[in-house]
Amino acid sequence: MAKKKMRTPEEASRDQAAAALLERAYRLEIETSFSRADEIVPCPIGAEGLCCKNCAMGPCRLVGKTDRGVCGATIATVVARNFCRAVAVGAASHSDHGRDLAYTLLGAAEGHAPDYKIRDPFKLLEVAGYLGVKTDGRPLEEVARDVALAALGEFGRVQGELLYVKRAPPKRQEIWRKLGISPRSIDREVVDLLHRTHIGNDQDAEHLLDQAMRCALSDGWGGSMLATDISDILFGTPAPVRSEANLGVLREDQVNIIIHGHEPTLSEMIVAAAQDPELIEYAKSKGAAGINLAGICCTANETLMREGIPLAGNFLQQELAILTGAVEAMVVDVQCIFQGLVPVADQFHTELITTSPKVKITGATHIQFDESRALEIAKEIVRRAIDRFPDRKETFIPEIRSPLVPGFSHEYIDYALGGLYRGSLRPLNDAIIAGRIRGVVANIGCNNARICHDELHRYVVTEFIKNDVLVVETGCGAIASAKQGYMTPETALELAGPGLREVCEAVGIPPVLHLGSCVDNSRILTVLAQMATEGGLGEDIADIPAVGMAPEWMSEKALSIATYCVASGAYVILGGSSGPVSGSETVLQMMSEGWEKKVGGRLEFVEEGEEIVRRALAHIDKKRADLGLAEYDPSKWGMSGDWRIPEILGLPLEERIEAVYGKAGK
Ligand code: NFS
Repeated sequence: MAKKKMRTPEEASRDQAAAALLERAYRLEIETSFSRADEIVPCPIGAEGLCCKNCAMGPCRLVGKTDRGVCGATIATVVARNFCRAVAVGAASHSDHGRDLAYTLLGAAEGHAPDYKIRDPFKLLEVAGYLGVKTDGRPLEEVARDVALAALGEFGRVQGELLYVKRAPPKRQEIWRKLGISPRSIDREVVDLLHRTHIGNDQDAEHLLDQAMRCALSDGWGGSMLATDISDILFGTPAPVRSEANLGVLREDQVNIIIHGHEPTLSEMIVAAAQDPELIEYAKSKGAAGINLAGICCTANETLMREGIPLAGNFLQQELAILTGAVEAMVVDVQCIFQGLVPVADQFHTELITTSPKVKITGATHIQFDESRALEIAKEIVRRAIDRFPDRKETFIPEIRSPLVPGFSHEYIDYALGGLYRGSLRPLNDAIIAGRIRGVVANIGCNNARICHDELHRYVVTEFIKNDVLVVETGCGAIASAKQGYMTPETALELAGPGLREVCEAVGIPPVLHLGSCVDNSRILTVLAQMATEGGLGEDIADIPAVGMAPEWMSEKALSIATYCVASGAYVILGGSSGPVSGSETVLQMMSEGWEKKVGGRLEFVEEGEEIVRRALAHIDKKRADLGLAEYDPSKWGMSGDWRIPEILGLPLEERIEAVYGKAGK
């Protein structure tokens, strides 16, 4: 390796377990994404979106005096086109995940995938309603089959618009229709956007960006929402469970299997296989005390939310998990899987197993998943992992893990706030209206090896809850907070501002809610849509004092999410860099002021944590003022004890505070 300035483990990661393993990587001279990020200087031209390689006359690098490509494409066109391509890939990834789940549901309904069952029939009936499938008196399997076919139909819908568009507030639907960006079909919007970016097509940046919004909407209110719904039907709608997070969940005395990627389809079967008494006996025959499963990335979030399977870590911890020397197998499906896992696994006894027909990695074992033999394949994989256990050598598992309570589906949030008979978001709206909760931040997205791992997530979340902002999370951002210990109801007492603390205490929820994987950002859309229609906070998502952000984003999926949130009316901040469109002031302006005028939401790229927090709070306060709500004033809250008795005794205010809270209350 050439001698470049390498970050120390503490500079590279805020997470102590990750830092300890980075130390080990340096000592063992094993490369990781962290060291490669130090080594590779990113291309400044590409980073700003100024490199066009859409045809063989280029690549055209639009820097210095060059302000047009060989074909004459301008900087704004090239920058917008690059952004559009990224959105199309991100939307395609989420949506294709949704499609595969629909096929699994079809297989389950028709009996070709006998290991899958309908675990949440209520959700099935609800989704049937959205998709126009008749339910009265029909057997569940028949309904499930028609739901699967209707869902698959949405990908290639021939006419009209996506059925789920109707789940948005009416005002929002009107905005989309007026602008001509209401998504027509999932696949069509992706293909349309890619088509436009071919040389010699759409060469008006604003027009390109309109289609980027339409394509992203087909992800958020289409592919992702279907992925979430069908996962709930097949594997259960999440409700709170107890679990733990960080590399310390790996077990010295057990066979450790890591499930990594995004889809719950195979991982749910591995969860079942790992509980098979025969396989547990087999593990014991090899000297292990049992079989331990842990997850990384969004597969982790899927199995955590429903089964309480612990989180080994987020995106940047995938190589580090293997570096513990205690992982017998890492089983991956799709998305966010480093090719760098192969050389790391080669240094240990770990078998890296790819399973998706779409993902092979040179040097990994490929065991193709087939839903008709799901459990059988899962058992084969678990058996292979057990076979590796005797080959385990020196291990290093940091004793670091945090408890958490995940499982906040939008259905559960309704229930938590209102109970079985009065489940609704009314109490949340009321808390915002009163000012106990200043607003809501959705903190989502990835890690990025170019910035200190988890630091921005930690910083912004800490600041928001301190400032009485309820934080909802998904993806690797959620895992960062889980590891930080922010996802237990007790955290509210220690860290939350006085108003937020009162609400969390009353309801018994953490101040930072885990809503699931990245496709489950659709749950956030659903919550926002319900808040808008509940009343008191305007009548559209754009009216709500809420902000979305991905402070450590890196993936094209994050760009699609950001874009559909903006198109749904939200203010979204992407952090950590000046962003992929920074090469064009025109495009930056189109996405901020321009999009705000069109759809009420805006997209900004902000590097520093302090500025992210400042802008988010300013936005929340502005939305509060626009709604005519009371100005945020934390001094009004935090005294929710029983006031009546001191009042009846006629004590003056000072003494009443003391009576309820003791001297500290003063
Ligand atoms: Ni989202 Fe989940 Fe993580 Fe980023 Fe990758 S795992 S889909 S893309 S890195 S949050």
